[in-house]
Amino acid sequence: MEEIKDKNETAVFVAVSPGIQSDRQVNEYLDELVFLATTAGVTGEKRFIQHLDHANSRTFVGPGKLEEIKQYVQENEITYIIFDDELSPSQMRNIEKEVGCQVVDRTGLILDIFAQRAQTAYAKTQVELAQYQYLLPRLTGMWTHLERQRGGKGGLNMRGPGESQLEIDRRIVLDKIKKLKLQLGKIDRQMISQRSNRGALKRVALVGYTNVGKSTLMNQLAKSDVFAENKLFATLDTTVRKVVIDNTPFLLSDTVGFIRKLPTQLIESFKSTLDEVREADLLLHVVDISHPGFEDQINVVNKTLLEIGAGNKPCLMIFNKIDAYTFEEYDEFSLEERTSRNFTLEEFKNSWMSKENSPSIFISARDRINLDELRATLLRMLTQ
Ligand SMILES: Nc1nc2c(ncn2[C@@H]2O[C@H](COP(=O)(O)OP(=O)(O)OP(=O)(O)O)[C@@H](O)[C@H]2O)c(=O)[nH]1
Ligand SMILES: [Mg+2]
Repeated sequence: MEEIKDKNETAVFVAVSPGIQSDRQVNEYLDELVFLATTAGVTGEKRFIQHLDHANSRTFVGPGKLEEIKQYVQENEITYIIFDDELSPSQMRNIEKEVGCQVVDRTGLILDIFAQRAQTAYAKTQVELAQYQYLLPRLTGMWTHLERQRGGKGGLNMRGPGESQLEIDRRIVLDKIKKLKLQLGKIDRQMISQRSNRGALKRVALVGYTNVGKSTLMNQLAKSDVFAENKLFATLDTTVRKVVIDNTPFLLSDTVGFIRKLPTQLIESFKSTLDEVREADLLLHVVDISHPGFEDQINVVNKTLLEIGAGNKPCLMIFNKIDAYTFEEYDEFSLEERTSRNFTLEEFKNSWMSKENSPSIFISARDRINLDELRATLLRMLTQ
């Protein structure tokens, strides 16, 4: 399937933001979108934000904003317009027609990254399934796109793909989806039987937003060598390792990270990768406390856990990257309310521990700060 490959491709980023959202918030979301694009190999900084309570049903942004985008895109020879939401197939078509530039939505971008990063046959099959499911309702638009490239009406070329071709294509895609599902079903059964052979060891799963340091922590605890890097979705498969703390063995798993607006197609097809989470006795929810949006990220992870049926498990909150934590000194004369951004790490610890009943711990996986305390807490939770 087509991927965003060329490293010199450029993009602009577009978000529609409801009135209640602060500019800071929208920009944080767009920072993430830019990071996603960078991970996919596309560069660009220019952002367009429109404050609307509801996206325009035809072109997502209003006509004036679209004109502004069009001008910029043409003047700067931009390759992609990337939207921070999933667009409907018709919105995508309309925008492409009016701006004459490739349109990518958040879902398409995340799928592209997953496709580029999938290593094992299992991950590849899962991503392919999600991609075809995303493609199916968009087939019509793709043909319109091709027809336009062939140079408009008339001529031999033009007869090209009409509705009948579309029908054939739909059937091919449906057929592909069916085959991929069968293939996945087979692998799933193998994995279930593998898991049942593991014996009665307690199972602990690392979960969290993408890029928070799950794999780094896994490597520290299990002395393993799981791929970790500063990109989104470095991990797409589940790795399981046996870890022993003070003669107590247990299984520790590291898996794909979550993200805001994770495409439903992906949650669907990664169901069994997430089995390890669903069947765990204890979750280690890793948080990147150095990220300005970490509280938002905690909520996204909790919501996703609920969605996959792992919402009610015992959970240890692990606040990672304390080495990189910064806070904003609160200005007493400021009109803004004091928020957790203005907390020192100590204040944050105290407020978190007093307001939540789930146990928490503050560490740096990279610099190995507090890992002994983490091991002791883990052991306590496993044996109680
Ligand atoms: N400063 C700092 N950086 C860290 C720490 N732990 C991990 N990192 C960095 O954060 C980045 C992401 O780490 P990973 O371990 O790949 O994160 P992950 O949660 O497994 O990410 P995905 O697999 O992409 O979901 C890497 O560049 C790590 O070096 C830490 O304690 N402090
Ligand atoms: Mg990882």
